[in-house]
Amino acid sequence: MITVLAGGTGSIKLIRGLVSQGCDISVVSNVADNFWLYGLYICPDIDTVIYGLAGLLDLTRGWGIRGDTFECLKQIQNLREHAWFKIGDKDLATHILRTAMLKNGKSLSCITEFMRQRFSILSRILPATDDPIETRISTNKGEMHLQEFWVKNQAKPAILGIRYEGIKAAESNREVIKAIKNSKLVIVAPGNPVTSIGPILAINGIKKTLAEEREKIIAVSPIIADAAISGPAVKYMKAIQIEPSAFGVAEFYYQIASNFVISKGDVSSARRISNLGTRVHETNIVMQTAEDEQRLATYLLNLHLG
Ligand code: FO1
Repeated sequence: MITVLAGGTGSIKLIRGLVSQGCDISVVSNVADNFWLYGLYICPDIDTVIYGLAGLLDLTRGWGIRGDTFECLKQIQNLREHAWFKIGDKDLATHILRTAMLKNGKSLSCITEFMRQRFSILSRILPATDDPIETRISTNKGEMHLQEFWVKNQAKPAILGIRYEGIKAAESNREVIKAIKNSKLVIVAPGNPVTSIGPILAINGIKKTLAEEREKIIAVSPIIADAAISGPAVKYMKAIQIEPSAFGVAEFYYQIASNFVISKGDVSSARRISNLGTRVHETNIVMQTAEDEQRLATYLLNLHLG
Protein backbone atom coordinates (compact mmCIF):
# COMPACT_ATOMS: atom_id res chain seq x y z
CA MET A 1 0.00 0.00 0.00
CA ILE A 2 1.13 3.53 -0.82
CA THR A 3 -0.02 6.73 0.88
CA VAL A 4 0.03 9.99 -1.08
CA LEU A 5 -0.21 13.41 0.58
CA ALA A 6 -2.11 15.52 -1.89
CA GLY A 7 -3.32 19.03 -2.60
CA GLY A 8 -4.87 20.36 -5.77
CA THR A 9 -4.32 20.11 -9.48
CA GLY A 10 -0.63 18.99 -9.52
CA SER A 11 -1.21 16.12 -7.11
CA ILE A 12 -4.00 14.39 -9.04
CA LYS A 13 -1.71 13.87 -12.03
CA LEU A 14 0.73 11.81 -9.99
CA ILE A 15 -2.13 9.98 -8.23
CA ARG A 16 -3.56 8.98 -11.63
CA GLY A 17 -0.11 7.82 -12.70
CA LEU A 18 0.23 5.59 -9.62
CA VAL A 19 -3.26 4.15 -10.05
CA SER A 20 -2.50 3.39 -13.71
CA GLN A 21 0.43 1.27 -12.47
CA GLY A 22 -1.96 -0.83 -10.38
CA CYS A 23 -0.94 0.69 -7.03
CA ASP A 24 -3.19 0.32 -3.99
CA ILE A 25 -3.22 3.89 -2.72
CA SER A 26 -4.64 5.96 0.11
CA VAL A 27 -4.85 9.65 -0.73
CA VAL A 28 -4.55 12.03 2.23
CA SER A 29 -6.30 15.15 1.03
CA ASN A 30 -5.75 18.73 2.10
CA VAL A 31 -8.90 20.27 3.55
CA ALA A 32 -7.71 23.82 4.29
CA ASP A 33 -8.99 24.99 0.86
CA ASN A 34 -12.52 24.02 1.95
CA PHE A 35 -14.97 26.85 2.40
CA TRP A 36 -18.63 27.77 2.67
CA LEU A 37 -20.36 29.45 -0.27
CA TYR A 38 -24.11 30.06 -0.67
CA GLY A 39 -24.64 27.84 2.40
CA LEU A 40 -22.78 24.93 0.74
CA TYR A 41 -19.57 23.28 1.91
CA ILE A 42 -17.08 23.13 -0.97
CA CYS A 43 -14.03 20.83 -0.75
CA PRO A 44 -12.01 21.61 -3.91
CA ASP A 45 -9.04 19.33 -3.24
CA ILE A 46 -11.14 16.31 -2.25
CA ASP A 47 -13.35 16.84 -5.31
CA THR A 48 -10.34 17.12 -7.62
CA VAL A 49 -9.22 13.68 -6.41
CA ILE A 50 -12.75 12.24 -6.74
CA TYR A 51 -13.36 13.61 -10.24
CA GLY A 52 -9.77 12.81 -11.28
CA LEU A 53 -9.99 9.17 -10.23
CA ALA A 54 -13.52 8.80 -11.62
CA GLY A 55 -12.23 9.99 -15.01
CA LEU A 56 -14.55 13.02 -14.90
CA LEU A 57 -12.12 15.85 -14.17
CA ASP A 58 -11.93 18.75 -16.61
CA LEU A 59 -8.28 18.39 -17.53
CA THR A 60 -7.96 21.82 -19.13
CA ARG A 61 -9.10 23.73 -16.05
CA GLY A 62 -7.73 21.14 -13.60
CA TRP A 63 -10.91 21.35 -11.48
CA GLY A 64 -14.62 20.63 -11.82
CA ILE A 65 -16.41 18.14 -14.08
CA ARG A 66 -15.60 17.88 -17.80
CA GLY A 67 -18.45 19.16 -19.99
CA ASP A 68 -20.33 20.61 -17.01
CA THR A 69 -22.79 23.45 -17.62
CA PHE A 70 -23.07 26.63 -15.55
CA GLU A 71 -26.80 27.45 -15.72
CA CYS A 72 -27.20 27.81 -11.95
CA LEU A 73 -24.19 30.15 -11.85
CA LYS A 74 -25.65 32.25 -14.71
CA GLN A 75 -28.90 32.57 -12.79
CA ILE A 76 -27.00 33.69 -9.68
CA GLN A 77 -25.38 36.36 -11.86
CA ASN A 78 -28.81 37.33 -13.28
CA LEU A 79 -29.85 37.94 -9.69
CA ARG A 80 -26.97 40.44 -9.52
CA GLU A 81 -24.68 38.37 -7.34
CA HIS A 82 -20.98 38.35 -8.17
CA ALA A 83 -20.53 34.62 -8.85
CA TRP A 84 -16.75 34.58 -8.60
CA PHE A 85 -16.37 30.86 -7.83
CA LYS A 86 -17.46 28.83 -10.84
CA ILE A 87 -19.53 25.92 -9.60
CA GLY A 88 -20.83 23.77 -12.44
CA ASP A 89 -24.33 22.26 -12.37
CA LYS A 90 -23.17 18.66 -11.91
CA ASP A 91 -20.48 19.74 -9.44
CA LEU A 92 -23.24 21.48 -7.50
CA ALA A 93 -24.87 18.10 -6.80
CA THR A 94 -21.73 17.00 -4.92
CA HIS A 95 -21.81 20.14 -2.73
CA ILE A 96 -25.55 19.86 -2.06
CA LEU A 97 -25.31 16.21 -1.01
CA ARG A 98 -22.18 16.76 1.06
CA THR A 99 -23.69 19.73 2.89
CA ALA A 100 -26.92 17.85 3.60
CA MET A 101 -24.93 14.93 5.04
CA LEU A 102 -22.79 17.28 7.16
CA LYS A 103 -25.97 18.90 8.50
CA ASN A 104 -27.24 15.40 9.37
CA GLY A 105 -24.17 14.94 11.55
CA LYS A 106 -21.97 12.85 9.22
CA SER A 107 -18.21 13.45 9.35
CA LEU A 108 -16.25 14.64 6.32
CA SER A 109 -14.45 11.25 6.21
CA CYS A 110 -17.73 9.39 6.17
CA ILE A 111 -19.13 11.65 3.42
CA THR A 112 -15.94 11.29 1.36
CA GLU A 113 -16.16 7.50 1.68
CA PHE A 114 -19.80 7.68 0.49
CA MET A 115 -18.70 9.76 -2.54
CA ARG A 116 -15.82 7.36 -3.26
CA GLN A 117 -18.27 4.48 -3.46
CA ARG A 118 -20.86 6.38 -5.51
CA PHE A 119 -18.17 7.46 -8.01
CA SER A 120 -16.88 3.82 -8.14
CA ILE A 121 -13.34 4.73 -7.06
CA LEU A 122 -11.12 1.99 -5.67
CA SER A 123 -8.43 4.11 -3.98
CA ARG A 124 -9.11 5.36 -0.47
CA ILE A 125 -9.57 9.13 -0.06
CA LEU A 126 -8.92 10.38 3.46
CA PRO A 127 -9.52 14.00 4.48
CA ALA A 128 -6.46 14.93 6.59
CA THR A 129 -8.82 15.92 9.41
CA ASP A 130 -12.57 15.96 10.02
CA ASP A 131 -12.21 19.25 11.89
CA PRO A 132 -12.63 22.55 10.04
CA ILE A 133 -9.37 24.26 9.09
CA GLU A 134 -8.93 27.13 6.64
CA THR A 135 -5.93 28.77 5.01
CA ARG A 136 -6.29 32.51 5.67
CA ILE A 137 -4.20 35.03 3.74
CA SER A 138 -3.44 38.34 5.40
CA THR A 139 -3.04 41.02 2.69
CA ASN A 140 -2.88 44.77 2.19
CA LYS A 141 -6.64 44.52 1.40
CA GLY A 142 -7.41 42.68 4.67
CA GLU A 143 -7.46 39.02 5.69
CA MET A 144 -9.30 36.60 3.42
CA HIS A 145 -9.83 32.90 2.73
CA LEU A 146 -7.38 31.35 0.25
CA GLN A 147 -10.14 30.96 -2.38
CA GLU A 148 -11.05 34.65 -2.07
CA PHE A 149 -7.39 35.58 -2.50
CA TRP A 150 -6.69 33.20 -5.41
CA VAL A 151 -9.97 33.16 -7.32
CA LYS A 152 -11.92 36.32 -6.35
CA ASN A 153 -8.92 38.66 -6.11
CA GLN A 154 -6.77 36.81 -8.70
CA ALA A 155 -3.83 36.70 -6.25
CA LYS A 156 -3.30 40.46 -6.74
CA PRO A 157 -3.17 41.80 -3.14
CA ALA A 158 0.25 41.87 -1.46
CA ILE A 159 0.59 39.00 1.03
CA LEU A 160 1.51 39.97 4.59
CA GLY A 161 1.13 36.55 6.23
CA ILE A 162 -0.51 33.14 6.01
CA ARG A 163 -2.14 31.15 8.82
CA TYR A 164 -4.24 28.01 9.19
CA GLU A 165 -7.36 28.86 11.16
CA GLY A 166 -8.58 26.08 13.48
CA ILE A 167 -5.28 24.20 13.30
CA LYS A 168 -4.64 24.03 17.07
CA ALA A 169 -7.94 22.26 17.72
CA ALA A 170 -7.77 20.01 14.66
CA GLU A 171 -7.14 16.32 15.29
CA SER A 172 -5.71 14.13 12.55
CA ASN A 173 -8.04 11.62 10.96
CA ARG A 174 -7.10 8.32 12.67
CA GLU A 175 -7.19 6.50 9.34
CA VAL A 176 -4.49 8.87 8.06
CA ILE A 177 -2.08 7.92 10.82
CA LYS A 178 -2.81 4.22 10.22
CA ALA A 179 -2.32 4.58 6.46
CA ILE A 180 1.03 6.33 6.91
CA LYS A 181 2.25 3.67 9.36
CA ASN A 182 1.01 0.70 7.31
CA SER A 183 2.24 1.91 3.91
CA LYS A 184 5.43 0.62 2.32
CA LEU A 185 5.92 3.99 0.67
CA VAL A 186 4.62 7.50 1.36
CA ILE A 187 4.75 10.06 -1.44
CA VAL A 188 4.42 13.81 -0.94
CA ALA A 189 2.87 14.88 -4.25
CA PRO A 190 4.19 17.95 -6.09
CA GLY A 191 1.61 20.22 -4.45
CA ASN A 192 1.97 23.70 -3.09
CA PRO A 193 4.05 23.32 0.10
CA VAL A 194 2.33 26.24 1.85
CA THR A 195 -1.35 25.88 1.00
CA SER A 196 -1.69 22.20 0.01
CA ILE A 197 0.84 20.09 1.92
CA GLY A 198 1.64 22.61 4.72
CA PRO A 199 -1.85 22.42 6.29
CA ILE A 200 -1.68 18.59 6.35
CA LEU A 201 1.70 18.69 8.12
CA ALA A 202 0.41 21.25 10.64
CA ILE A 203 -2.40 19.00 11.92
CA ASN A 204 -1.71 17.47 15.34
CA GLY A 205 0.12 14.17 15.06
CA ILE A 206 0.68 14.03 11.29
CA LYS A 207 4.16 15.57 11.05
CA LYS A 208 5.35 13.54 14.06
CA THR A 209 4.13 10.30 12.46
CA LEU A 210 5.72 11.20 9.13
CA ALA A 211 9.02 12.06 10.87
CA GLU A 212 9.00 8.59 12.50
CA GLU A 213 8.47 7.04 9.05
CA ARG A 214 10.91 9.39 7.25
CA GLU A 215 12.96 6.60 5.67
CA LYS A 216 10.06 5.47 3.43
CA ILE A 217 8.98 8.98 2.37
CA ILE A 218 9.70 10.49 -1.05
CA ALA A 219 8.70 14.08 -1.85
CA VAL A 220 8.43 15.50 -5.37
CA SER A 221 9.35 19.13 -6.02
CA PRO A 222 6.59 21.40 -7.34
CA ILE A 223 9.30 23.91 -8.32
CA ILE A 224 11.81 23.93 -11.19
CA ALA A 225 14.67 26.42 -10.80
CA ASP A 226 12.83 29.39 -9.26
CA ALA A 227 9.35 28.87 -10.78
CA ALA A 228 6.37 26.73 -9.83
CA ILE A 229 5.32 24.07 -12.35
CA SER A 230 1.84 25.61 -12.00
CA GLY A 231 -0.04 27.95 -9.68
CA PRO A 232 1.01 30.54 -7.12
CA ALA A 233 3.37 28.45 -4.94
CA VAL A 234 6.29 30.87 -5.28
CA LYS A 235 4.22 33.83 -4.09
CA TYR A 236 3.10 31.93 -0.98
CA MET A 237 6.58 30.55 -0.28
CA LYS A 238 8.17 34.01 -0.41
CA ALA A 239 5.47 35.28 1.95
CA ILE A 240 6.48 32.84 4.68
CA GLN A 241 10.21 33.04 3.97
CA ILE A 242 10.65 29.67 2.26
CA GLU A 243 13.26 30.00 -0.48
CA PRO A 244 11.39 29.68 -3.81
CA SER A 245 13.41 26.77 -5.19
CA ALA A 246 13.45 22.98 -5.04
CA PHE A 247 15.98 23.39 -2.23
CA GLY A 248 13.50 25.59 -0.30
CA VAL A 249 10.83 22.87 -0.56
CA ALA A 250 13.29 20.10 0.37
CA GLU A 251 14.36 22.12 3.41
CA PHE A 252 10.69 22.61 4.37
CA TYR A 253 10.22 18.78 4.17
CA TYR A 254 13.63 17.92 5.61
CA GLN A 255 12.24 16.35 8.82
CA ILE A 256 9.73 14.14 7.01
CA ALA A 257 11.24 13.09 3.66
CA SER A 258 14.44 11.08 3.24
CA ASN A 259 14.24 11.28 -0.56
CA PHE A 260 13.50 14.28 -2.75
CA VAL A 261 12.86 14.27 -6.49
CA ILE A 262 13.77 17.35 -8.51
CA SER A 263 13.85 18.33 -12.16
CA LYS A 264 16.77 16.99 -14.18
CA GLY A 265 19.43 19.68 -14.38
CA ASP A 266 18.24 21.68 -11.36
CA VAL A 267 21.87 21.51 -10.29
CA SER A 268 22.01 24.47 -7.96
CA SER A 269 19.38 22.83 -5.73
CA ALA A 270 20.75 19.27 -6.03
CA ARG A 271 24.00 19.80 -4.14
CA ARG A 272 22.39 21.87 -1.39
CA ILE A 273 19.65 19.25 -0.88
CA SER A 274 22.25 16.49 -0.41
CA ASN A 275 23.88 18.66 2.24
CA LEU A 276 20.59 18.54 4.19
CA GLY A 277 20.99 14.76 4.54
CA THR A 278 18.21 14.13 2.01
CA ARG A 279 18.84 11.81 -0.94
CA VAL A 280 18.22 13.76 -4.13
CA HIS A 281 17.05 12.28 -7.45
CA GLU A 282 16.79 14.06 -10.80
CA THR A 283 14.21 13.27 -13.47
CA ASN A 284 11.60 14.94 -15.68
CA ILE A 285 8.91 16.03 -13.18
CA VAL A 286 6.61 17.88 -15.60
CA MET A 287 3.33 16.00 -16.21
CA GLN A 288 1.44 17.21 -19.28
CA THR A 289 0.13 13.92 -20.63
CA ALA A 290 -1.06 10.58 -19.24
CA GLU A 291 2.30 9.12 -20.37
CA ASP A 292 4.12 11.75 -18.27
CA GLU A 293 2.01 10.81 -15.24
CA GLN A 294 2.82 7.11 -15.72
CA ARG A 295 6.51 7.84 -16.33
CA LEU A 296 6.91 9.81 -13.08
CA ALA A 297 4.87 7.25 -11.12
CA THR A 298 7.06 4.40 -12.45
CA TYR A 299 10.20 6.38 -11.65
CA LEU A 300 9.09 6.80 -8.02
CA LEU A 301 8.15 3.13 -7.71
CA ASN A 302 11.53 2.08 -9.10
CA LEU A 303 13.33 4.43 -6.72
CA HIS A 304 11.54 2.76 -3.89
CA LEU A 305 12.15 -0.75 -5.15
CA GLY A 306 15.75 0.06 -6.09
N1 FO1 B 1 -10.38 27.74 -9.44
C1 FO1 B 1 -10.42 28.91 -10.09
O1 FO1 B 1 -9.37 29.47 -10.37
N2 FO1 B 1 -11.63 29.49 -10.41
C2 FO1 B 1 -12.81 28.92 -10.12
O2 FO1 B 1 -13.86 29.50 -10.40
C3 FO1 B 1 -12.78 27.65 -9.46
C4 FO1 B 1 -13.94 26.96 -9.17
C5 FO1 B 1 -13.85 25.68 -8.60
C6 FO1 B 1 -15.03 24.94 -8.37
C7 FO1 B 1 -14.94 23.69 -7.78
C8 FO1 B 1 -13.69 23.16 -7.44
O3 FO1 B 1 -13.63 21.94 -6.88
C9 FO1 B 1 -12.53 23.87 -7.66
C10 FO1 B 1 -12.60 25.14 -8.26
N3 FO1 B 1 -11.44 25.87 -8.50
C11 FO1 B 1 -11.52 27.09 -9.13
C12 FO1 B 1 -10.12 25.34 -8.12
C13 FO1 B 1 -9.68 25.75 -6.69
O4 FO1 B 1 -9.87 27.09 -6.44
C14 FO1 B 1 -8.18 25.60 -6.47
O5 FO1 B 1 -7.48 25.26 -7.61
C15 FO1 B 1 -7.85 24.61 -5.42
O6 FO1 B 1 -8.48 24.92 -4.22
C16 FO1 B 1 -6.32 24.57 -5.22
O7 FO1 B 1 -6.00 23.46 -4.56
